[in-house]
Amino acid sequence: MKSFSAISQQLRSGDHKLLARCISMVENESEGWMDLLQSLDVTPVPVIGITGPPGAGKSTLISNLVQHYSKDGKKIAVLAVDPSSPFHHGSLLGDRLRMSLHFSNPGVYIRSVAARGSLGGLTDKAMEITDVMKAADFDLIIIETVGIGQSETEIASLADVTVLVLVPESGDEIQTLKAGVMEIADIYVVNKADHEDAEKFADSVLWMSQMKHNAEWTAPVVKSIATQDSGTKELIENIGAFLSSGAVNSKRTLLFAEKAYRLIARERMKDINKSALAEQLQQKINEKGFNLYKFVKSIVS
Ligand SMILES: Nc1nc2c(ncn2[C@@H]2O[C@H](COP(=O)(O)OP(=O)(O)OP(=O)(O)O)[C@@H](O)[C@H]2O)c(=O)[nH]1
Ligand SMILES: [Mg+2]
Repeated sequence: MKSFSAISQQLRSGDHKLLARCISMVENESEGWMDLLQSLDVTPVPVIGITGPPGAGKSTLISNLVQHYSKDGKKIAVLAVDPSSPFHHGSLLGDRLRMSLHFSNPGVYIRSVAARGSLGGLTDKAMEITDVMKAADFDLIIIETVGIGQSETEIASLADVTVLVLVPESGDEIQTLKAGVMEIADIYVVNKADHEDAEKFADSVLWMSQMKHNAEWTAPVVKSIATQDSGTKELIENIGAFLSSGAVNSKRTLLFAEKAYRLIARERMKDINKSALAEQLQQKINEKGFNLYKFVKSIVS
């Protein structure tokens, strides 16, 4: 590869082949990937996280967003994060997204990343790939991830604005949704509003949102029928309103702190190896007076 400053310049000028290579380098942790990350000229491109249960209509909604934003001349990168398919390398989700977009707009770049090892690893990868995208020439980045549990929604919460897509079939009891999933939403979308229970469901989401409002922002509820491109404009207005509100600044600082915390934890843990620990412990655990807390103290100090 060329010098890092040449790479930065070329990324910024919109070389998407180079972008793909840089993302692969980070994804595979190929030699020099950390140097690459450290040399990136990362700009504050707004990141929109779209999450929600499987089949809620996230990709259809993203396809609508992309069409609308492209019409405004915006260049968009979409990252599909698939926590469920360790064997498909995210191709399924990415391909489906590509199909739903069914056009080859040069201003749209789609990439996927899938679970390989631990979920923590996937969150880190999503964060790093997003940062590579931020060093390119995009005006907006959209991350799609299936929100099926707390750890997966961690990925969506890496975004400046998080949109939680729900469907009336999620059951009219919102309580059934994991509390952690509801917490991260800055905007709720009740999609499949063509469903008969949509109105009632949207009312209960709104009621719940108002219960947990803070001084800076109360998450609005947008009804949409993604297959008919209905509700997209309202969603875009709300995304814009959040991104220009005071709430986003406090969130951004917290986001950076969260990211820094993850990286520090990774750096501190890098010499800790579970099998080496097991080996060391094997002898010690049968010794009289063995104490795990003392053992850990001797390792970390
Ligand atoms: N009736 C109705 N169907 C919809 C609507 N939005 C999406 N769908 C359909 O719901 C199905 C799932 O849509 P996707 O956009 O793939 O949903 P997703 O949330 O991206 O799904 P995963 O990525 O698999 O979690 C598709 O068959 C869509 O055509 C809607 O507003 N109304
Ligand atoms: Mg999808």
